[in-house]
Amino acid sequence: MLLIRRAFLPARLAVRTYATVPRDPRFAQVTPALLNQFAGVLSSPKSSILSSLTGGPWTTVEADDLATFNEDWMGKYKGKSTCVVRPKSTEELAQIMRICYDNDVAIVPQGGNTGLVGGGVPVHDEVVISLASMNRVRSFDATSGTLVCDAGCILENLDAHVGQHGYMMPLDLGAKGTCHIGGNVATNAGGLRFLRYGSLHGSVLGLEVVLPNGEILHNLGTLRKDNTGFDLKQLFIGSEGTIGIITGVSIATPRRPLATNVAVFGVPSFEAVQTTFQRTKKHCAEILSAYEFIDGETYGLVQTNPSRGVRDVFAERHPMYVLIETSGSCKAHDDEKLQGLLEELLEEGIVNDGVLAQDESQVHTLWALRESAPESYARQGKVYKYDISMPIERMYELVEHMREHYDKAGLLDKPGRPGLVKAVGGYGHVGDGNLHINIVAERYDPSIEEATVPHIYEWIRDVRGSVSAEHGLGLAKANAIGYSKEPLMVEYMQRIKSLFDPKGLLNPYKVSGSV
Ligand code: FAD
Ligand code: 2HG
Ligand code: ZN
Repeated sequence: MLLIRRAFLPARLAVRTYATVPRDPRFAQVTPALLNQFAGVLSSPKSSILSSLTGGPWTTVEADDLATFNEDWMGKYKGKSTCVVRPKSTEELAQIMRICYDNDVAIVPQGGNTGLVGGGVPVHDEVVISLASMNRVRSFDATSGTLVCDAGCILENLDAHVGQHGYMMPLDLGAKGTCHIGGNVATNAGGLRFLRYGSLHGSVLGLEVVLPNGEILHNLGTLRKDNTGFDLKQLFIGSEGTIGIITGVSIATPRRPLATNVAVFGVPSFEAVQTTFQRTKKHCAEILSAYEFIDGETYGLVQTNPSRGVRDVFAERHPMYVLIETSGSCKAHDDEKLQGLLEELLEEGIVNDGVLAQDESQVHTLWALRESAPESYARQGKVYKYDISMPIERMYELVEHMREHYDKAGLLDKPGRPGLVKAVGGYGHVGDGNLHINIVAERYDPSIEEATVPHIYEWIRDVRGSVSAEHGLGLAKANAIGYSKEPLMVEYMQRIKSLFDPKGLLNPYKVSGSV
């Protein structure tokens, strides 16, 4: 077992839980007078402000009608905001921010609200700033493939837009029909195409950002090369709405491949998942565009979710499954490569069985097996999610370890002994060393949280992993940053936060580098 950085990290960090975050008394409460100030700078206050408060030219709603803004996708984090503002332009947003700054009002930026760490919903009564009304494509250059758009554009819509010109978005994820590009950039989302197209730190060319004091940072460049000073936009990529609100994104989009194919293999072990990965890289080389895995537990749960046209494509169940996608320019050539790979792996007994898509509809059917995993878990009960990265060879060990851990703690539900934990499964982006552990529970219960944290973070630290691979820290992991970053780095993050947001108004209580 590797024990690293012990010199920097305390043996056990105090991880604050969601339930115990007190409201910061420095923040002012939202009043009708404040909403009237907002209304004064908005072109259409009636459609731009939703509030449970009465007394002005906005839309008054019941507190329950704000639930979609106050609650996250998992139904785990619930705030009590009385006000949602949906500005229609960068200038409107800048004025709203200025008013909040002058009045010490705390804010939470919100995109599609598909985040999985509680970062996009209020903790207490912060004003929700939704980017939903800023959803225009500003320009697309079909020569360079550069897209410039508002931050509130939905990822899937952007993919369709650039698709008309033969391009695609460099990222893809199961939440594409709801998440915003601004939210993707703010979380530095990884997703299913990361293996091929890399991080948003590489593909984002420029950002327009409104700072907490209302200043607008015009950094929406479209240049691929620009070495004039610090690359400030990088600070906002993955900043989770804590130092500025992204209003515009300029992004390089790759050509849509002419031929895409997908195969799913049933394999006997996680070791075989790794061997298959090595062979796939060798065999498919530059046409490999995704290498994902789901375990047997996940495959079984996915079969119970009819909503995505999922079906069981194997005659028998297997311990693990891998999904391989190729994207190239010649269908016959790529299909032959995948077929050859499958034959070789079957012959050598590395995989048990395999299915190759024969047409586009089968490509979707196979992808559905992997993409529907998050919602399939969500349908089973309340889900604890841990999104982590580590050396690939250790990935599945953690899933097995956690099952055993809950069993020993008397929490795992088994025949003859009912328990709160109904299932523990794993899936993820093997190609990126990114595991998603999903723990299904009857309810969110402190006993599960206590048995999990900090135990799981210590395990991850000891294998030199990261406690957040792609979802961010949000509220869920606000205090867990110390398991993956040393104190000096966290201190510099805090200084950067204070520089942009000296009053700490933007997305408070989240991302411990910022609190
Ligand atoms: P929100 O949830 O609204 O916000 C997320 C964070 O960004 C919050 O901290 C919020 O304050 C901040 N934020 C949002 N918009 C802005 C803005 N304009 N300016 C500044 N800050 C902002 N993530 C992955 O990385 N890979 C995946 O494969 C993946 N798959 C998913 C599949 C499903 C079914 C679901 C529900 C989620 C998945 N996610 C995945 C998690 C999530 O991070 C992404 O869905 C997405 O990047 C969040 O975008 P959003 O617009 O919904 O942001
Ligand atoms: C995915 O890869 C997402 O499907 C979601 O990142 C992971 O729900 C999860 O745990
Ligand atoms: Zn993921």
